[in-house]
Amino acid sequence: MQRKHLLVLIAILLIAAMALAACGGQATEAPKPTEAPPTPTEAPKSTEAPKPTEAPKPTEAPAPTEAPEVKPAEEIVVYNWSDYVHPDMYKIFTERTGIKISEDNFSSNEDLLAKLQGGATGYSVIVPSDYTVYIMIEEGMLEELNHDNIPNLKNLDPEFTKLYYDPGNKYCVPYLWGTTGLGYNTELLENPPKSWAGVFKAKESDPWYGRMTLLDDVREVFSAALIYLGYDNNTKDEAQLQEAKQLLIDAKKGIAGYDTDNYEDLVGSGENLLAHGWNGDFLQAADEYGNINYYIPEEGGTIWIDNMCIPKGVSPEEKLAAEMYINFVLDPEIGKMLGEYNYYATPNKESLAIADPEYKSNPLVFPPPEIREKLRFIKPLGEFESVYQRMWDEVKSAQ
Ligand code: N2P
Repeated sequence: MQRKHLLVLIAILLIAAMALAACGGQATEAPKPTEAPPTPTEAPKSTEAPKPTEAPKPTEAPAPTEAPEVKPAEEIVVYNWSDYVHPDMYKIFTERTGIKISEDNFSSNEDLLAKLQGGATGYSVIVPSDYTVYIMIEEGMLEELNHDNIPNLKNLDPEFTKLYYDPGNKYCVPYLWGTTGLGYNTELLENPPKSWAGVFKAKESDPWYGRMTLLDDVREVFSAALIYLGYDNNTKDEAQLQEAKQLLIDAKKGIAGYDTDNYEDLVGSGENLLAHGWNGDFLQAADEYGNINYYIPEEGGTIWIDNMCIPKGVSPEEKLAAEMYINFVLDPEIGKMLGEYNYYATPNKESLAIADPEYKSNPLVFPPPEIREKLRFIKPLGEFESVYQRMWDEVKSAQ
């Protein structure tokens, strides 16, 4: 009997020991490197060689040896800012490629973004600014460019190939860059305000009181107000933003309205004397009206780079035609024509090399260092963007 009990006990002990070894062993085992969750930096990059499992298996049906060649679309639409091309550009593109081209306009980056997020289609090329490119890439809204179809990329000034929002021009190609400041009617206004105070704290006795406009653009208007107040124009400090909002609300009585599309004409015609706006728009209008000048107020202004990008979801045919258009804009002659006509700065070093000296030396197009250091980029703010939007709505609806 005792011997039987002993045997049973030994058997139980053995089983228990085995079970323990099994559990304990697993728990203390170090995770194999392949089991570790990938850290963001380890995520495979699209430029990496495809994984072996992605390689076509020998049992798969053979790919057609002659893949049907993609032909460019017959017609494309560019979704652009207004007054932002040379009047002959589209005609020349069609003559060279046979591709018809038309244009639709938006008035702000936020409009462009909302329109595309709302599902708008039919656009083959869009022209967002720097911070909006960043948002669109993050949200997967852009097609990757096939650089083989854009050989003129080599003409870009190297400075424009390593931008924070799209290093290596994977998604977009810089179109033009410029600044935001004040323009005024030189016949009707001899002494425009040097400071943004003239805009935000205008007195009834100021000749421009009630005869000036601000851009209809949330980030531009808040940038001007924040720069005037001495704050970062990309601040996430709600108290500073509140202060800027109140300043903008109080300034409303002195402004005729918010306008992004006609402000320069209203200054040229004399209806308004002063306007917040973009350098090239004022300088183009100066050619037309002969009575407009532009400057950056003493506290500073903004600087931006606009870009040609292809929205996600276009057909392969449209994408090819869009890439052909982007390549066309990067042609040295076309870039020269474009920049010189509309007084924005070209990012194309070959265009610049052949540009008129008058254009290259225009300090209102290419700001000198002492102005350049007062210019600030608008930056993407992630979730915080909605706080600006809310405050902007409050400014717009305030009586
Ligand atoms: C041209 C508009 C300039 C674009 N009319 C501002 N990013």
